[in-house]
Amino acid sequence: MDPERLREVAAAFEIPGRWVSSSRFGSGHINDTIVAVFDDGGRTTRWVQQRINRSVFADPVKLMENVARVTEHQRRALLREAVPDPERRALQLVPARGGGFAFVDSDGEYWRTWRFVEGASSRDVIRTRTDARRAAEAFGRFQTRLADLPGPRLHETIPRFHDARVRFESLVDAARADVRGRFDSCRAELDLVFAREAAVDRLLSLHDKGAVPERITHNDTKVNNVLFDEVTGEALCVIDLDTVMPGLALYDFGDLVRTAASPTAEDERDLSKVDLDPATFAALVEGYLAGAPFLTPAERAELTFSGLLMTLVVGIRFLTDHLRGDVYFRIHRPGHNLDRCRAQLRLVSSIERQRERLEAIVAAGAALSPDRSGP
Ligand code: ADP
Ligand code: GN1
Ligand code: MG
Repeated sequence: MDPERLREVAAAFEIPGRWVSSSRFGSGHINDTIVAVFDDGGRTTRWVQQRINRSVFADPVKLMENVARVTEHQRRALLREAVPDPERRALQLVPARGGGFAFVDSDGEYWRTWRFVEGASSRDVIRTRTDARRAAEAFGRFQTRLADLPGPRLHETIPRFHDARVRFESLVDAARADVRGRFDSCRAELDLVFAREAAVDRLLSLHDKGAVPERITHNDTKVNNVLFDEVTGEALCVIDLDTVMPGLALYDFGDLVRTAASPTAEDERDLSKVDLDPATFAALVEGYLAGAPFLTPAERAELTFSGLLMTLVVGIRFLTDHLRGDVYFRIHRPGHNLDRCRAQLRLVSSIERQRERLEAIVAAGAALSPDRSGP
C-alpha cells in the first residue's frame, strides 16, 4: 500500500505522539488491516487502522453508525458488570480529526482506527477444547450484552448475508455463467452442494414461521474474530464488528462449529485431517450456552444443524467466488477458494456422519444449561 497514504491515514485520527511506521496486519479476507506504530513521549503505542472494503460494504456510513453504537453499548455493559480491564474487552474507535470516526481519503475510501488490544492475539486454528469453550462463551456473552441495545434496529450492512437460499442460487448462476472456464475443475464440489439443496431453506423457514427469533448477532463468528489474552488465555475481546446486525443466534453458533470444531485451517489441503472432533463440539455447546443462556428450546434443537448449514453455506460462497474469478475473498494462491471450499465440504460430511452423536451432546448440554428465558 502507498506509504504516503498510510502516513496520511495515521495523521487523520486523534492519536497522540509521533507516527513511526505502518504495516499490514492480520489474516482477514475482507478489510485491509494496518498496524500503525507511534512514539508517545518515548512510549511505543500501536493502533489498528482499517480500510473498509467498499465492494463488500456498500454503505460505510451506516456501517460505522452500527459499529459506534455496538461498541459503546458493549462498553457500558462492561462498566455495569464492573469487570476488570473493560478497555481490553470491547473494541474502541478512535475519533477522526475531521469529526466522527471515519476518514475518507481522496479515492473515496473509508478508514477507521481502533485502539490496539495489547497482550492478546487471534488464532486461525483452535488447538484445545478449553480455547473452543472460551471462544464460544465470548461470542455468546457478546450477544447477551447486545440484547438490550436501544432502537432503532441496526442497519443490515450486507442485506440477506446469511440467506442460504440466495447463496445457493448465486452458486447456480455462477456455475451457469462460468466466466473463468472453471466449471469442469469443480464438478465434484458442485455435485456435493446440489445434493444438499434441501438444507438451505430449513432455518429460513423456521424463522418465517416465528419458531426461531431474530436477535442482534455478530454474523462473522469465525474463531479468529476473538482475541485471546496471551497471559491468562481468556477469550478477551470480540472483534470484526462490521456484520453485527439483526440475525439468528444459530448463524453465530454454526460458524463457530465451522471454524473451531476441526483442528484444521479453513484452507487445509490434506482433507483426511479435516474432521469434526465431538469433544470440541461439546465444548462449543457448553461455552455458547453459558454465554447466551437465553437460547430457546427451538434454537437449541438446531445447534447441530446450524454447524452443518454454516459450513455448507461458506463452502458455497468459496465455490461461487472460485467460479467468478476470486473477486470477493482475498486469496493467497491460485485455487485458494477451491481449496477452502473442499475443506468446508469435507467438514460437512464429517458432521453428517456424526450427526446422531452430536445431537446427543446438544441434548446433554442443554440439560446442564437450561433455557433461562422463561419464568
Ligand atoms: P477482517 O474483516 O479483514 O477479518 P478484522 O477486523 O478481523 O478484519 O481484523 C484483522 C486482524 O487484525 C484480526 O484477526 C486481529 O488479529 C487483528 N486486530 C483487529 N483489531 C484489533 C485490535 N483492536 N487489537 C489488536 N488486534 C486487532
Ligand atoms: C470473511 O472478514 P473475515 O475474514 O473475518 C467473511 C465471512 C466468511 C469468512 C470465511 C463480511 O470473514 O462471512 O465466513 O470470511 N466476511 C464477510 O473465512 O463476508
Ligand atoms: Mg476478521
